[in-house]
Amino acid sequence: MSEIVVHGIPGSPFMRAALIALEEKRAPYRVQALSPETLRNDAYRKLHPFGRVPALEHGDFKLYETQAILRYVDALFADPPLQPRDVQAIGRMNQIIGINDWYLFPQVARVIVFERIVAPFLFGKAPNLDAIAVALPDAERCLAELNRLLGRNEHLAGAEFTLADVLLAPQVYYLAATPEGAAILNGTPLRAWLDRVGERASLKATLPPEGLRNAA
Ligand SMILES: N[C@@H](CCC(=O)N[C@@H](CS)C(=O)NCC(=O)O)C(=O)O
Repeated sequence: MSEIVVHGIPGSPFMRAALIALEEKRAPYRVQALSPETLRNDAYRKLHPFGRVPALEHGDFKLYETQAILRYVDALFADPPLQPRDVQAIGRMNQIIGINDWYLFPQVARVIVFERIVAPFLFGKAPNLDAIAVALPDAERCLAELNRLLGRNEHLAGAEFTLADVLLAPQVYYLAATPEGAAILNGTPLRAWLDRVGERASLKATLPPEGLRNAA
């Protein structure tokens, strides 16, 4: 089989999701580490016209958008399956993936995690507390809804570990490391879920680089 290459910025939660899926499948892969400045280069835009990470190469085949990458990896390697067979669990998994891509990342993580962890660590900037305050109601709404959907289930879409857990765990990991996220998550089912999934070998193998982990 052709080599699988994942292009991305080490520590990026979307990139980590792609790596978690590959680790779950015990698939061989190589990481091509990028720096933030290279994302808008002409060369990288050939892989990802929108200048985001991750991007995947598998031989001649190129793919971007994390949920497409996760579904591709799941289709490429049979075991263990990362999508449920139960139709309602499939619906729930897809719903949670949508919540991440439309609300949790753009409205919450992109502000609170960026201001609290990425900006200080990568750019040496103090957090913009006004921006964080604006994002706080969205953070409360997103995490309350994820808590409601998780309920008493073991995993986000039900009993099984699915692509919803793969995509959400890296995002909630960083949120939990901010004072605002930690306060909202404290004592909730989602906090316990994060601890549970954090025990998986795939999550341990893909922890962010030490500097970012300490910043978090
Ligand atoms: N919809 C994209 C979002 C990817 C994304 O926003 N990645 C962030 C890193 S976690 C990124 O590339 N940020 C760089 C930037 O915005 O300049 C996906 O699912 O892959």
